[in-house]
Amino acid sequence: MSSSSLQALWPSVAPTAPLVPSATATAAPRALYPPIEPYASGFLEPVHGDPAFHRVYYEESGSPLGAPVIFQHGGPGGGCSPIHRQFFDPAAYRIVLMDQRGCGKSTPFAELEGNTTWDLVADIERLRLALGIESWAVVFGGSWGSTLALAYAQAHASKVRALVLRGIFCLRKVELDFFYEAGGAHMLYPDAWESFVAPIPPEERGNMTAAYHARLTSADAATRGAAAKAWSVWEGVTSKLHPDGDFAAHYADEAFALAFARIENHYFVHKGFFEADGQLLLPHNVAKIRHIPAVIVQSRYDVVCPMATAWELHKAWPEAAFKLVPDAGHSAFEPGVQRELLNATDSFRPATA
Ligand code: STX
Repeated sequence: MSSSSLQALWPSVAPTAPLVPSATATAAPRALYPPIEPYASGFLEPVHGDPAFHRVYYEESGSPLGAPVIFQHGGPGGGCSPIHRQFFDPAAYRIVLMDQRGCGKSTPFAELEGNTTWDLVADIERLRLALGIESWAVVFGGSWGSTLALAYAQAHASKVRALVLRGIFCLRKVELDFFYEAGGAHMLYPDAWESFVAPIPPEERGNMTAAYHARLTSADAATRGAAAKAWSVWEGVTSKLHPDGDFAAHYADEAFALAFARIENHYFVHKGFFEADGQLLLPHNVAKIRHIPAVIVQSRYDVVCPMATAWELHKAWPEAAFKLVPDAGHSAFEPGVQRELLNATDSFRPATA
């Protein structure tokens, strides 16, 4: 069925909202850029007075004289991987990856004290200044990375020349309830949900985030570890439209799971450290960034960060290109999503000789 005949059946979404805004289901997939190694790396040293003594790892790859792009990973607590460099043309971009507080190569590992959204926003600014970068050519973030990119851009709009945002997440109660409480995702993945609730006794399942918080911050390392694995695997097995064992296995890795689960849960217990639910979507906050060229990439079948949030952002920010991928889930590495992300970063790259 063509999209115009679908439109006839579904007039409520026409004409401003075609059901399939881009013909992505039939477009060819795109390979990532080739693997590359960093040409520099280092740590942001602790801020004066930080009792937790956070050191934030960063690395640079691509072209030292290229357009500076900063990649923000998901979670929070997910950390960067070498493959994340491959979303950017290394001939055009100076590619900056940063492990947010407490994860990846940043230390202390899985530390929650002094670990808030606004600490991370401040870290991005410190990193920009440390690297002598006047403004970022692109701020790129998926999932929680989109949350942080939006928070950073709304706080420091003059330092952001373009945004690429994927799998939009604004940490609203409705989003957290959908995925981490029995609010929707459990209906799609009842099998995986059984494993997610297994560490929590039935009488505590009415507030899974609180119940997990107690275990993830337990004094007993085995309790922390078991809870971390169950929390993390729930997100791993629901992240792709087509099951991918190797991808999901990463989430079961003990060290990865501990930082990912503890930090995510800490941010969710604290409602993302926002003053208001849905703060990033409020018209007066979106207004701070509406002049910035942007691409929003969202999958129809994203269960972790369902499309409703991207749709809200699209309506509040009609100037941003909205690329709906009709045949993918949450991951950045599903064919349609990967292609749209590469097309987006290419669209913002400077010409190279
Ligand atoms: N959490 C979703 C998120 O940001 C709300 C996320 N899920 N998996 C990841 O991030 C990694 C790919 C970074 C592990």
